[in-house]
Amino acid sequence: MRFALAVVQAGALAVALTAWSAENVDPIRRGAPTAFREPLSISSRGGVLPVTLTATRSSIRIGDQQAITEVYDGSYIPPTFRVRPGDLIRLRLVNRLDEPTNLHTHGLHVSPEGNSDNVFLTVPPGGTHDFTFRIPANHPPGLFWYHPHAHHFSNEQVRNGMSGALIVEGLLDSFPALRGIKERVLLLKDIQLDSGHVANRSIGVRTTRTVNGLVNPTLVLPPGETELWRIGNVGANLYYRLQLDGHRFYEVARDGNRLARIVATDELFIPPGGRVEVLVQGGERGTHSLRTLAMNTGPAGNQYPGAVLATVRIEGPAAPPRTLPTTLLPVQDLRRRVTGHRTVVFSEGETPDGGDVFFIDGKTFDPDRIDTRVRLGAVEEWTIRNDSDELHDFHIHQAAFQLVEVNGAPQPLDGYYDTVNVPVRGEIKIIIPFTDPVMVGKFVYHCHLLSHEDKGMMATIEVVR
Ligand SMILES: [Cu+2]
Repeated sequence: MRFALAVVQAGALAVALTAWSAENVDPIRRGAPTAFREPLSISSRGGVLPVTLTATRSSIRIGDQQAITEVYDGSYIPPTFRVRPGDLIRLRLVNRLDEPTNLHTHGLHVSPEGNSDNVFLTVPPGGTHDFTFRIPANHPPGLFWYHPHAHHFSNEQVRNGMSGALIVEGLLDSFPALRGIKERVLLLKDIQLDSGHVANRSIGVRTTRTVNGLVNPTLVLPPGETELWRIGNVGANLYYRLQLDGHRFYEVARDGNRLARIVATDELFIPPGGRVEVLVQGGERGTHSLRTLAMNTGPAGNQYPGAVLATVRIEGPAAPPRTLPTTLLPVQDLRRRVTGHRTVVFSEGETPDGGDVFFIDGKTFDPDRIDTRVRLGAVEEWTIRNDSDELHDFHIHQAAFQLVEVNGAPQPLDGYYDTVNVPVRGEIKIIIPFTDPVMVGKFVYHCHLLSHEDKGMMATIEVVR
């Protein structure tokens, strides 16, 4: 019965995909622009978001290439989930891959236990699991995301396309000057294709950069119009350095954490797993490129060229410009509340057969070992040291933290992060509040370059009452 239904669904999807793909052709080859498109989105109703995600191998189209990849629901960009603080997500995960998977809600302050955001759960091939994520009533609003987190499989599955957006609504509700502005979701992913399959080359080599699965789509924006762009780095390993020709970005949130004030900047640096939410105001009429600059992650790391991600056309009747607020809402400075200190060291080595291996505190990941124990209520300053010749980025589940120092230089308190870059042979200091009872239980911290995480750069933490 279930199998028959699956075939019908797959048939319907194939039709939908064909229609969808016809427009999604590499504009360089075809000569005609691809229109920007939002991911599908589904919203909670009456406080509940019921959803099923099916992990399958499916044929998708990226630019002018067709490929078989591992995705959710047959789509390279699965639905965006939209919820409000206090809501419940009931998510059924169906695994039709031939390998284990599971699901992590990146950045959400939800329980790491039971059927919630528990990355120690594994859904075997052919298996189904029902997750329930209770979003606390005081949850920060912003852009979060979901992706598989099964050790040894995260990199491959996210590189194939298994990641989507999750929005907790309400980011700009307190600011009348910004009421009713248009919002867009921009999900950044890259894919390495070869003969109809996802290739497993070194990071960044011959990779196609996409926005919502589209190759260089065109966005149209009236001059003077203010929009909220929610930008997520939901690929597996790449860093992004975004610029929009002729425009500045006005940052309002990072990693789903609203900033205390609007920060104007010409470049957005987004490490793997990170998100930024920015206001963009339509500038001079004409055509402008949203680009990511070339990146070098260090002598032992990767180099990849820049790319145009999207084309922004400023046209149409001018909109009355909005005056942006300068301050938003206060963010608590944690520096005077620190109850303890720890140091975490990222390093690298080689296996006897010449492969790469990645360590935290000299050890590779072991789900059965507790590496760090913290008592609920603690506020800890962690020094994250990078003893290697390439970049890593630090992410901890169930929490957001204050960045206080990068290589000894004090950092302004604009807002919190959940994913932050650690310089080559350098160190950062962060303050993590282990104060929210929702985080009681066992979870992980790791490098969010998923190829590093899968090769060992992850550790366990238990928060106890
Ligand atoms: Cu790393």
